[in-house]
Amino acid sequence: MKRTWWKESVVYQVYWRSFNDTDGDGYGDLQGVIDKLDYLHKLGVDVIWLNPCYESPDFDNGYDISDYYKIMKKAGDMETWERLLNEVHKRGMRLIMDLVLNHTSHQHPWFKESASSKMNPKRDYYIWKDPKDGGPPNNWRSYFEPSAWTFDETTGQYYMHSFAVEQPDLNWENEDMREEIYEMMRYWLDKGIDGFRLDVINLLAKQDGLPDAEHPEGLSYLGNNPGIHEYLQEMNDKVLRHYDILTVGEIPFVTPEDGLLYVGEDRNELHTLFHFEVADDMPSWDMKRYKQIQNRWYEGLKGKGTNSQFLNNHDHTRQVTRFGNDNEYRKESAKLLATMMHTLPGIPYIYQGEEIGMTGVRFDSIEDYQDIAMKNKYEEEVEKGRDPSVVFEELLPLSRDNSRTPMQWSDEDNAGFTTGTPWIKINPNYTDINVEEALADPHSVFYYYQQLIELRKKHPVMVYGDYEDLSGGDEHVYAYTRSLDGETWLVLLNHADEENTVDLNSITLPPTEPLLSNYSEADETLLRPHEARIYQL
Ligand code: ISL
Repeated sequence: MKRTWWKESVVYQVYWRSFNDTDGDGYGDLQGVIDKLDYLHKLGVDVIWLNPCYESPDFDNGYDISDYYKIMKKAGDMETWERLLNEVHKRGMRLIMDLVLNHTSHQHPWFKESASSKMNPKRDYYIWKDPKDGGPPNNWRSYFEPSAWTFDETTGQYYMHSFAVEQPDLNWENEDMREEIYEMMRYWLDKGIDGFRLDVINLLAKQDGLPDAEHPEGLSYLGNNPGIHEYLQEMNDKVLRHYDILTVGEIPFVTPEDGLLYVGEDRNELHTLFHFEVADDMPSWDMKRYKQIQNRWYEGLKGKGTNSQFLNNHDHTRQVTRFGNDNEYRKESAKLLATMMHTLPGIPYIYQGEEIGMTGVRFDSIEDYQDIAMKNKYEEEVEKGRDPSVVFEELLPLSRDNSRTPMQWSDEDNAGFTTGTPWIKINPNYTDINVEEALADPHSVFYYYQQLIELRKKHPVMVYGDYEDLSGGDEHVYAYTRSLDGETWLVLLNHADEENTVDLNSITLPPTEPLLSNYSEADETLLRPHEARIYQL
């Protein structure tokens, strides 16, 4: 496969509303991102993924866009956004924008027109259906609601929403709508951005005939339907291929074989993808399962397409809490997970705060949570008459707010995030876990990430090397090699609270010290709890 800048990049996700607040309104903002670019440059990241900052009524934290051409007031204004892009480029970094094309806000002018009358020229920009047997057109749930359909009294029809009522799905069968989307994408690309993260991009094509789902919990949320690849090849032909950019598709519910159809270098669709076999489908850490998933995806894409590696983001609990040990081995565990993300095949993504080992949070009351997904589910379950405290406990681990608490810059009030009242509570452990502390500690998680990123810049084997899993069956130890042009690296990871001997018989440890390890001395015979080592063989 050809070598490209985006394959060699490390991406840092900025969830701006929780990153850095400079106007005291309790929300982070774009000026706040500008003020921290030197910090990101020091870390060594190449690309910044900015979560949606377009005009939005903010029911789903910006994933309900009401004007693709304006910046949300909470975030700032277009002048500030332009300065952000310029400052990112001045530091040799790149900026990709998060773009939501499956749905808009119900306050988007297109939807207001579409909903106004069956005869409106924009009626068909959205998915409207007559009632069936006096109710919704089918039995689909949406991701955030009991039904994927909402009845509109004005025109006597239902409209479809894969997510919240406030997020009507666009009708990608409508060519005029597609052309307006492509024009908008060119607008942002012509401003000089370096690509897009495309939200639930595999949902654009809906199942033919919108049939009932086999089981009552059937999700509208089923992607990879006929037509999706035609849309993406048209988008690529009319927009994407004309720019030197990175496009990463968020593609839930996809197998490696289907994933390749989106990112195969001969497919002319997208460059890479986030699949969710781990994030959505592996509730707790299972090293054997994780290795199977990694091995399958490596075999599925090898030589033809590029994977992306992540273990957390704004939708999923922080990795050191969910998959590591955020207590007695927090730093070792954070560094082990980072080693895995940065040495497995694929582009590594760092979710803000991960680089200082920030942990998930557990608030005491539903009132402390803002996530529409969690609040809707809580209301739905309590309305069934279930005990609210039981429902709350059930939903806690799933709340997306667990990873959305503000960035912890220092041990000052509000972790140095805001001088106002933060939009969501700050993790109380900010007094111990914060950037200031990390920069002052030469052995911090931050400097370990910095070393991993430096290694990537110096050693193409991390990016382009063949991968072989040497520890298949072991339930705690993950050992694999990366090889390129005669250079071979060995990565050893003990993902357990106990010491483990890796089956070193099949692996000859080199006499040299590891290139990088999260323990100071390498023991010849065993791996300490959450120990990670990278050897150059
Ligand atoms: O939240 C999830 C499961 O815990 C994810 O599967 C998520 O709902 C799904 O991947 C879609 O996420 C994207 O689209 C949503 C938005 O709420 C998420 O923040 C965004 O990442 C609707 O736009």
